[in-house]
Amino acid sequence: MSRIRKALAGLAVIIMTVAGAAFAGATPAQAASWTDCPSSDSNSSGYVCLWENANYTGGRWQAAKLTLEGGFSAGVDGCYNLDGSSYTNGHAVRDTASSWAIRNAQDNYPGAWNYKVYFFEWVNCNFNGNYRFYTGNNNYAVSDLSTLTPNWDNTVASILVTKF
Ligand SMILES: [Ca+2]
Repeated sequence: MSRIRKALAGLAVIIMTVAGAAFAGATPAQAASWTDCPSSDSNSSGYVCLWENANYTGGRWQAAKLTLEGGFSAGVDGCYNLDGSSYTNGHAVRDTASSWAIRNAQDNYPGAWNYKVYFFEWVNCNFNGNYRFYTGNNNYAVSDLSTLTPNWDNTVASILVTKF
């Protein structure tokens, strides 16, 4: 991350901490879960989801793996830049995600086991920055991206979905 981005990330943590303290006594009507990311319809490829806050809270962004795989951004097949993407609450997705999930496909979905999902620190699916990937037709979920090494909180800028 650039120095400015690091500074902004630190500020976001402080703001979230204050907000968390203010609402610590509130009880959510329904506990948030990674399973809020949609499971597949019949013959669906499964989904990739990002949440604005840790523990699958705040706004959610979601896209089918098939849709992402068919995308084309920055000259890269299957690359999806998060510039201009919004969560369900309208907030910007780029550099703000604090939890993520990948939902598996239906057993009968062709090629489901061959999916590879990459998350990138930089836009344009640029492998020169940090990236992290998940392979195969499984469920993956991280409730707090700050627990990863390196810290992935408020970092995801692009996503690449390929088959191998
Ligand atoms: Ca966040």
